[in-house]
Amino acid sequence: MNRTLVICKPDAVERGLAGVLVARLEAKGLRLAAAELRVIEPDLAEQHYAEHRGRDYFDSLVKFISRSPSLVMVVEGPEDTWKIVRTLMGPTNPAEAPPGTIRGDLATATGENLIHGSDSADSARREIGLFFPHLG
Ligand code: 3AN
Repeated sequence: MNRTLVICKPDAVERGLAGVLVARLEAKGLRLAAAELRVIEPDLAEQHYAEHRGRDYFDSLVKFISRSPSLVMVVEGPEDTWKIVRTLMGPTNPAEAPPGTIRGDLATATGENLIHGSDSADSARREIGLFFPHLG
């Protein structure tokens, strides 16, 4: 089994869309291996988004992701599950995300784009270790 980290971000939980997002992943054929509703504290958010440090949106990104609970999940499926999740998510900017993708159907703003999915096998390993150390 191949695993990746998925986060239904605060905007998804606030809008009552966490179940919709999980349903889309499950309908595709992926399964939950772990899930936790939790506030991602700023320290952890900064580690998670370390590669964005220095960007002009970094502070607002950390503030956004820690403002209310997220549904943090480990999702499993076949080889390159991270890639399957990324395809379902659609591009970072919802304005460029095609209909049928999560961001294309349900979001309008890059700063509040509902869902995070690891962007490579290495990122998946790193991020699962960060949020679910016992699974890392
Ligand atoms: P993705 O979430 O599609 O993997 P990344 O990893 O490039 O996108 O960016 C991580 C997060 O940083 C995005 N989900 C978004 O919330 C935020 N972000 C990325 N680029 C921008 C930007 N140009 N303006 C505002 N926020 C951004």
